[in-house]
Amino acid sequence: MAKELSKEELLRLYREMVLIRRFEEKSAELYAEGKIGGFLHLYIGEEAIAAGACVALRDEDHLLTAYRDHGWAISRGLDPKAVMAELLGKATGVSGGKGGSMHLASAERHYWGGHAIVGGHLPLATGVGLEVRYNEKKAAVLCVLGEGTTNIGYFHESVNLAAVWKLPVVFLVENNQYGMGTEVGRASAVTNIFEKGCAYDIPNKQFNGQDIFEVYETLEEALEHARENGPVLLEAVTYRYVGHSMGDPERYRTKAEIEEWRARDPILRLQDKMTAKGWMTDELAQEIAQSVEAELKEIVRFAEESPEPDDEALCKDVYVNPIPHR
Ligand SMILES: Cc1ncc(C[n+]2csc(CCOP(=O)(O)OP(=O)(O)O)c2C)c(N)n1
Repeated sequence: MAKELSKEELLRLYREMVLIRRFEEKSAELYAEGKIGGFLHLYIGEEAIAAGACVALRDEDHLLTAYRDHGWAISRGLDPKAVMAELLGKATGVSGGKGGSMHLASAERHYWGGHAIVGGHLPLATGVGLEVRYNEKKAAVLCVLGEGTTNIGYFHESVNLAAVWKLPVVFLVENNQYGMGTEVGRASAVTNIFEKGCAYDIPNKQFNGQDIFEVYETLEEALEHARENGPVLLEAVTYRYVGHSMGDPERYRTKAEIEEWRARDPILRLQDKMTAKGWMTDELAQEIAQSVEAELKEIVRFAEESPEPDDEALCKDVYVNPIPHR
């Protein structure tokens, strides 16, 4: 059963969502300045999903996602300074500066990435689920994917096998309405993505990804079901306010559509609900915003001042058990 989120917990979650948003906006600036290389996919508009789901995740649970992974890293408890350092390719980054934006990971926090190949992490999630079941552990695996990913083979293979073996995996689809520039209905025969769970006879549900309460409660129930009984397919209905990645000209949607979704903003929604309970005021929101700005300054300072990986790092972490040189 999902617990009632306390005032303190909600204030922490509100701040976390503001931090993720500002972190992403700052990353866009640093990208434009040429300080971040490669691709950069932002999570702006989707913050309630990572923040709410990670409250339901236990330390022993596992988390895998795709390339839109900064918010998930922060919510899973990775140090935002080390996340930013990774984006800048610095040695102090969570992956030693060798992974970059799409390859954030932490073995300690059971956060197994950050994956760039669409759907590539789904068989891995099923495999982690098999390890959990095989060794009779009590843990769940949360596998996060986009709605576009449900149209490819990896999705069907992974969900099918997880269902056959009753593996403890929650497949959480973040349906942000577009796969790059392709609107969901142009690529998927089934637009209520959660219904794809029927094909594998597993519990499935659609919910509002802009409402942190719904996210938390749905995930709490689904993760518990997975730990005990087997896989679940969830669909969080959400939206990304910015392009697929940096440099997306966004010709596939209108400004009016974006504004419509901005009116359902997950941070403002939580702020309104907390205000109604008497737990939030404009002054408090202002104070939180200022404290986030101060933290962000420190995050960027740390990342910018960190050293680049040295030459030796090139050969480190390539093999698990390196054969010594003769
Ligand atoms: C195997 C593979 N094919 C194509 C791409 C290019 N690509 C990157 S993201 C993306 C769209 C994925 O959309 P969705 O799963 O809905 O995730 P979202 O970006 O909306 O979070 C595509 C086609 C890729 N990275 N990997």
